[in-house]
Amino acid sequence: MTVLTPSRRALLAATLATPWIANRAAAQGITLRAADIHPDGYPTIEGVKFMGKLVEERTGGRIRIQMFHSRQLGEEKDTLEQTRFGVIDFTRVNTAPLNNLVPATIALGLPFLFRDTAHMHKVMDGPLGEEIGRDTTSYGLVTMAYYDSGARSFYTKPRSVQEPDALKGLKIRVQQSDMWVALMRAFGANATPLPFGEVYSALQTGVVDGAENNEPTYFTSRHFEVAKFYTRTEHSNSPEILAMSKRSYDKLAKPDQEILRQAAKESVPHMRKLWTAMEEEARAKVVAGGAQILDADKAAYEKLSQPIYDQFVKDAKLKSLVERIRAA
Ligand code: BDP
Repeated sequence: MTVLTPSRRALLAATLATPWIANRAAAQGITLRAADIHPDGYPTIEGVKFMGKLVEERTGGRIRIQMFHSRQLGEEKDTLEQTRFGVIDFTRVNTAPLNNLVPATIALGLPFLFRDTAHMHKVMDGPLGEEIGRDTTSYGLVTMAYYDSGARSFYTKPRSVQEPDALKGLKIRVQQSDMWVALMRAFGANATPLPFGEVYSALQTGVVDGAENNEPTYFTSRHFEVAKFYTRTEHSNSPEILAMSKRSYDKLAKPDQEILRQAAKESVPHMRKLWTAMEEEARAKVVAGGAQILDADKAAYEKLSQPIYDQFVKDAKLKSLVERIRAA
């Protein structure tokens, strides 16, 4: 696992910035840089690589996408900032780190809002997905695609959490979003917002007692080695966003923008296929590695989540969005 210190990160960002400008000036070819925190082979990474292959083919090699996986360019908060300012061209992030920036994205992580994956796909592939995507542009980000992220569930070290009572008092790592912090409190846990790369050691040293994520991430992050109870609360289906820097996007000619958009769109079914396979593989591997996968009293968790709607779905815009997602 590559761990970048803040100074190494800054150095890397600085060295990347120079050839990036030079590349464009040379006009013989453009290399667009994409960031992801996941390791090589993870479905989001493979989705972007697939998109890159299509772009390269369709531009006769003029435009390429170079993937920096495994947090090489930093945690999601850093790569989001770098993307907004055009230092890097793409970042694939969960909706959570966007919550405090783009309010519409809050809707996508709300507890028990999506009934299942089919419902989530219907929303993200339709006009609601487009509407939320349009909102990111005022923050310097062009939403290129939504990728799957399965359902998030708790994994804990001291005990399983089938009933919310068992979660009481446990320190649970969450993504850095006010909504997520509040949700943990509503469930009775103590929320500890941490960047993803710090979670393994936080679990190991007892800084936190657990975290929550989908099965593929639980597996590839090796968190299953240090928190052995995976309880399927499936409390959120917040999808992933592939965001492009608006600055980088605006520098491209219209036909090239179109090629990128089309390739991003075509990468979605590819990603989804890999995702389904990965979910199965992850389940088998974590169990083989000594973890337990348990069912939860989902209704009991759902009951506790109403205060989140009262607190975060207040303005008319979000209210209408949530209603339309429910009705979809
Ligand atoms: C994973 C998402 C990733 C998040 C991570 C997290 O794919 O974007 O950074 O969860 O919990 O499922 O931080």
